[in-house]
Amino acid sequence: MRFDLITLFPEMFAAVRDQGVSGRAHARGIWSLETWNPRDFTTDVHRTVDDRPYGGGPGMVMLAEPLALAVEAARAARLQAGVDAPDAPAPVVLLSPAGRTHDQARAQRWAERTGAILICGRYEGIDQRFIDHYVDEEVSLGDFVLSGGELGAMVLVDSVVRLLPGVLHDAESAVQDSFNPALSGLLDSPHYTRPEVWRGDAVPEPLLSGHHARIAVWRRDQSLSLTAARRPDLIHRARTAGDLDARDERALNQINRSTAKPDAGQGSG
Ligand code: 9D3
Repeated sequence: MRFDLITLFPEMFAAVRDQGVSGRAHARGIWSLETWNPRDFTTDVHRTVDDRPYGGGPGMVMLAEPLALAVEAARAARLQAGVDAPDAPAPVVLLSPAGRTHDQARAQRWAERTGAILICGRYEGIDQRFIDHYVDEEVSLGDFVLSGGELGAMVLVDSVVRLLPGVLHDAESAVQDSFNPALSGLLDSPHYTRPEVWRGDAVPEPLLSGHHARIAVWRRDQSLSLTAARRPDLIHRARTAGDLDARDERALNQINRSTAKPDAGQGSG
């Protein structure tokens, strides 16, 4: 898998390329990352990459031409490297608050492809004609404002690369295993390590019991109650996907009874 990043700040990508799980996988050749700076595709003495918006308004707009030349260079290099079949070029994806929000299901689909050319915007925006001519898809990270597309692109790349075969250790992979009863799209249960008592707080007793079945039930119940409290939407999704069994439903009923507020309906008083 290969990602080609069109960016005015190529140095930022050292974070995902060289550090942690994604950095280790990059060093092992499982994926690669190339950067293309639109400034290197300018022809004027000032190496101009932006200009004032037609119609007025605040901020600057990225010029279409340096972006277009950078995309063409990335496409040619990918073809030259044999990453994509000539009849199946990589998609050109713009990181943008106007895109569809990235999530785990989308990361899994990306992990089955050969990568992408990712466009990172800066300033107030990008000339729409570049987007119309080159961009296949826009991807957002969520409803908050970033200063540019680079951090979004790194989040996307990290979320995809960690799903590639051989990237995670066995121990890391276990938590991704769809057969692992501790997950099914729910929030994870709390984790504890030594010491057994820290500043007067003990580790929950079931985790010290050595009874694997009891530990699994405790973790599942913690997972269900945390998810019910913080992300009830994920309970609904797991139920719809058929990932909650009869014992889970009994545990959820128990959780609901112990956390339910008195109802505000027509009471006697
Ligand atoms: C605050 C400026 N906005 C107009 C009032 C427009 C705007 C321009 C450029 C907003 C954000 C950006 C830069 N953001 C991204 O490039 C970006 C992003 C984001 O801001 N939020 C969530 N996901 C993403 S992906 C790329």
